[in-house]
Amino acid sequence: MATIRTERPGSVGADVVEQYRRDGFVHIPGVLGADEVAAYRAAAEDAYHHLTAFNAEDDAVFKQVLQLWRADPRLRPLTFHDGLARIATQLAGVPLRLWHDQLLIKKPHNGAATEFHQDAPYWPHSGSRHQLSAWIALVDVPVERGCMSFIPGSHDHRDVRAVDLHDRTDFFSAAPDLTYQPRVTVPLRAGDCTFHNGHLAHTANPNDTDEFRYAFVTIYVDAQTRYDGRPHPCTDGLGIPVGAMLPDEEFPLLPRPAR
Ligand SMILES: O=C(O)CCC(=O)C(=O)O
Repeated sequence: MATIRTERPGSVGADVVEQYRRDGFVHIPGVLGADEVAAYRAAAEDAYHHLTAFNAEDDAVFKQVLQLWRADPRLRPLTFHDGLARIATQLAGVPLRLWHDQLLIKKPHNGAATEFHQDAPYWPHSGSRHQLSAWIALVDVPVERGCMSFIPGSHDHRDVRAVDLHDRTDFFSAAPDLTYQPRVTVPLRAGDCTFHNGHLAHTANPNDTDEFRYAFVTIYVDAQTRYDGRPHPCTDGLGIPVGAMLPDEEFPLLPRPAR
């Protein structure tokens, strides 16, 4: 797979957009500089110790902390990173808003992969023309530390159910025709990111190293996305009417308008 370099912060070439739309993912190296990586990693380490996980404490796969843009002023600028949001908009081809952000932290020797799944089936969205995630490495993430693998082109599968992330076989029971499709594994340096389509099949290896794996994920959705009424931790309790657009205060438009 070709390594993509950004032409300037917040912009990629037409070839990158074409690659993303064909494969459903793209690797963009060096979106964060060393100083930014160090600052965001330190904040992520604190979040690991001090913030409550959304998932169960004993979940071996990872610790998942949601909505850092609200919980941690040090991580908020990463969620709102202008260059990332502009690249995301170029890739998606439609105006975007934040769906949510998250830290996904795999402990050393966690012994558990994040099993194959697509993201979009978990989300209570209707009418969304595009959903995509920026998965940002805050440490070096070689294969052994839990980098991701993707099934290129699998984002054409739009009707696969939500699966059990702990079950190695569940996704392929739901989408058996993808079982023998080639997979592309993408190790990342700290400060690199991948963008992946919300319907792309992907997995992440277990962390077999002595270091934590810190990944920060910003998830963008079509700004015109409507709420379909299903439960989700990011919409529960907000009183959003079924069929209404996601409200700007809770799901800000990105990139942020210039002040
Ligand atoms: O980092 C992981 O373990 C999985 C990430 C993932 O599935 C995602 O960002 O959509």
